[in-house]
Amino acid sequence: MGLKESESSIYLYSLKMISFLEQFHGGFAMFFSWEGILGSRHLLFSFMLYTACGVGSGQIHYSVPEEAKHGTFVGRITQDLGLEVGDLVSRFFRVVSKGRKDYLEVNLQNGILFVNSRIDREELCGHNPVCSIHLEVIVDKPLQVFHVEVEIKDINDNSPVFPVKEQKLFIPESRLSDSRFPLEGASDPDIGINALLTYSLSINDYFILDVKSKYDQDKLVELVLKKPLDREEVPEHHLILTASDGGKPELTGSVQLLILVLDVNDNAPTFERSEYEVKILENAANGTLVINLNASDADEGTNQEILYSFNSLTPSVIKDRFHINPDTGEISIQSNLDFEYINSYKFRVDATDKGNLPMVGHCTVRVEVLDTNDNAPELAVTSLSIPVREDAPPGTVIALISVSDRDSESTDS
Ligand SMILES: [Ca+2]
Ligand SMILES: [Ca+2]
Ligand SMILES: [Ca+2]
Ligand SMILES: [Ca+2]
Repeated sequence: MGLKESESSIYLYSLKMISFLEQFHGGFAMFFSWEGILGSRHLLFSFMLYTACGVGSGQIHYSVPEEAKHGTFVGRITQDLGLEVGDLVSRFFRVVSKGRKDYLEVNLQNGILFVNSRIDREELCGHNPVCSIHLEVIVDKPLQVFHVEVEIKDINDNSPVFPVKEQKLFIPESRLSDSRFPLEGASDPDIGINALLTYSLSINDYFILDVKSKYDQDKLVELVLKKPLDREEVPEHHLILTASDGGKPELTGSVQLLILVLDVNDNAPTFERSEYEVKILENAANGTLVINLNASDADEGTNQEILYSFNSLTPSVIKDRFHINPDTGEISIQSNLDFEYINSYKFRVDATDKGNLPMVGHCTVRVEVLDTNDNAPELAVTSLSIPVREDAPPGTVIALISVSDRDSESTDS
């Protein structure tokens, strides 16, 4: 500090006394207790200084934005303190600040306080709404101490940040309109309006946002369902949630919202047609395929898997004659058909899905049994004139229908 030893001890002593007096807001009660330690001349001198300093302290207040460039003007500190620029060096003008000392500095040539190094308000004060650097300005001859406060003003140098890049939501398609789904909000390290967030949602048909203030800057952000979901129509929704701060210009941050619509068993299996007609020869062998039914279900997973069965009201005479494969929907002959006994069958087939609450679709199958004549093979040529289903098993239907037509006019031949 360049002080002589005697000056240094006075200074130190004075500082001690100042802080002491600041604690007790008095002085005379203490006066005599110090007398024995140091000379009364020093004591009196220091006490007067305290009075002088007391008047000046806390009077100077400056402000400067954070992140200001090196050399940015903060204040005419010497002028404002009533000091002469020319005396600064001779009076050992110095500035003391708590913690890091090099944020601000005084140019001794012109007495101006300027920004010396980068000041990041967020680093210095976090979310504290008030951020200042306290300086103690000290001069000697006579010793004076001044308190200077430099307020560091926030600038909007931080965008709102979401904790994750993508938020995934699983929503069953059965959820009702006005159902709510909480979202993770964003945070902004700035303060005040520079951290005051508003939210918006990308344009879509199903969801809107509802934002409530929990506390000042902490907001409860919720998705609200406005239109019932349908997994079969739109299984996934891709939305973007954007947070904007109140700075000028505003800064924004965003997060992807992936909404996966969970299936609910809300579709029954359906057959392509409500009624199927099949013609089959009475002598068709056991196991011969009568028809392969095929139903479909718009849901997914087990809600889509189908079991085929005869309707519960189906009479046993039909169940005896035909077999239905529950997994494939294939109906085949399982005991001999007898044209003379029954020449047509009609039954209902159910397709039931494996949902928790199963849904059922139906169709009706008509089977016409065709007569055969094994004794008149020579008449097979007439088969060409008979209409034949294009999906009838190759060979069998054509040849035998022609015969049966002939034979039904002369049964028991
Ligand atoms: Ca901000
Ligand atoms: Ca800031
Ligand atoms: Ca289903
Ligand atoms: Ca469904």
